[in-house]
Amino acid sequence: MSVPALHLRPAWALLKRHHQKVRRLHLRQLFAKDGKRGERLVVEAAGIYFDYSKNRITDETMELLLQLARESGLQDRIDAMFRGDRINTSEKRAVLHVALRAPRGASILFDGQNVVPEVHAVLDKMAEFSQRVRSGAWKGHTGKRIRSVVNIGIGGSDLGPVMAYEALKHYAERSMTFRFVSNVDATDFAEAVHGLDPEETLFIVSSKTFTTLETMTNAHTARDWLLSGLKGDSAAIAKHFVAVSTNAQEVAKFGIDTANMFGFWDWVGGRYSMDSAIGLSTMLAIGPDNFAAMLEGFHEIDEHFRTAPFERNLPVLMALLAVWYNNFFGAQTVAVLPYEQYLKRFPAYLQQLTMESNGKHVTADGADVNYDTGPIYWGEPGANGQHSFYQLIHQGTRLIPCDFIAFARTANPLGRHQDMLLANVFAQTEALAFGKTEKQVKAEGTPDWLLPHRLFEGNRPSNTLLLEALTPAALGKLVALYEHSVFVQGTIWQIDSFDQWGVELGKALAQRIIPELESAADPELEHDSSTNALIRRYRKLKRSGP
Ligand code: G6Q
Repeated sequence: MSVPALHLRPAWALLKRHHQKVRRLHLRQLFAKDGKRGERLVVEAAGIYFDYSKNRITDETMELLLQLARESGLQDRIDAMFRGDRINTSEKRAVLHVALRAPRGASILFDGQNVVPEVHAVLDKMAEFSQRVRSGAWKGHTGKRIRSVVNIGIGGSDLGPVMAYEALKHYAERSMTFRFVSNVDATDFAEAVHGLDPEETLFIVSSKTFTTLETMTNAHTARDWLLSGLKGDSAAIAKHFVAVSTNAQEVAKFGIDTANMFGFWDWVGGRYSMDSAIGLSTMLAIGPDNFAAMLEGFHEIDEHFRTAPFERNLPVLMALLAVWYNNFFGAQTVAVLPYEQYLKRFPAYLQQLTMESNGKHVTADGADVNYDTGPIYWGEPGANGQHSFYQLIHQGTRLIPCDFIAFARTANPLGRHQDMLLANVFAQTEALAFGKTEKQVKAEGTPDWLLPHRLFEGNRPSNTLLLEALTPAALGKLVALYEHSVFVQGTIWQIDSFDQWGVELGKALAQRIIPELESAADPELEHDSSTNALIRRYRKLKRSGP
């Protein structure tokens, strides 16, 4: 089915007109008019209670947004993704991260081949390896067991593993240390290995391509660090390095035995790979059973996304609301506010997932878009954020839709902490939606001069996602939820959510500049005057150092 350009879809014009009609409606009115709104505009699926009642929407808004989803050919696109079509058109690749969590025995075809058995073969190999390392059966070169694991990777080969390790730390093997190196800034490496014993350290070099500058630089530095700690015996590499990659040739060239390589596939995008072998550090930390539970959580949302009618489909609803604020209210950002300390890296993870996926200014066909695409995602764990940037969300001039993520149970039940934490979630969404009127502020005896400062307009929209507890399965569900929401948004905007050409230019320019910084003789510089001057100044400063 060919889908008309966004502004030619009937729902688009209807939504524009509708927005004019409802944009001034206040959540106070909407809630006053419908005493059951807070119970009605709720969807519960896969153990997630999703309350979207505190959004600036009416029933008509939702009908029109759902019409937009249909007119965007969303069902066809979902089917195409699950069918293994090459929907990443600019890279001519299929997008099959859903196959990474398909249960054993399921069938997902790519080029006529069922990929699920291969996926499980890698998972089995990871499980076997993880068990050997965790039990101490896998020994380092000098016969000692492995106590520290360092994942070397960047972007999609780092953000997921870091986030998942932090999120599931409660489930992690605490007698082992897990560290992550991504930045080419040597400080990252130096700090990651600080205090580690090379005899007990395992490096996982995680790189889909095995050519990424930062990762390969860190991997070589790691090899030097290990060998200098083990008296230069290069036979040690086999016991202290494993690779996660799709590029066996480069892995072998580095000196890692390909028997110790965990593969994945072209149809797994970097930022969609934390549940592939890229999650080896996660599995080493939490064990194969917990990893399997995480995959089940992912799969539950995949099935929900694939089969639930759009009006009860969590990723679809989340995406439509994001489009509503992005394209009709002109909101430029979305705040993600997890009230769960273990999710402290979740916003950073989501930044790549959302912005690398939907930060595009052309459609998949290469036409310039004449509407805004991916909003900026940002956030911090709740409570802390309240004492910093929430001021702007409550009383600033910008509209910032928020996702509040909360859990009923904590892994660390201490005194009254959890009730206090959750009280803050509910209080914040209430304050954002309903604010505080002049009458209320006056009734508190506020002097007139202070009134404007103490007023809360309210009408600040939010979603609340309430789950039982942050288990491995819950983490899988949350990630899958956002993955699919990103895809739905990209479908409406007709962009390729799975390529990332925007990261290429800087990489290529850096390759050209490296020799200009390293050369002994002053290089001929042919950049712009600013870049030339910066390079010269750097060369001078580094020469003048101690
Ligand atoms: C993600 C991107 C990107 C990628 C890194 C690392 O979708 O493709 O972040 O993950 O550039 O790439 P390698 O895994 O190939 O080192």
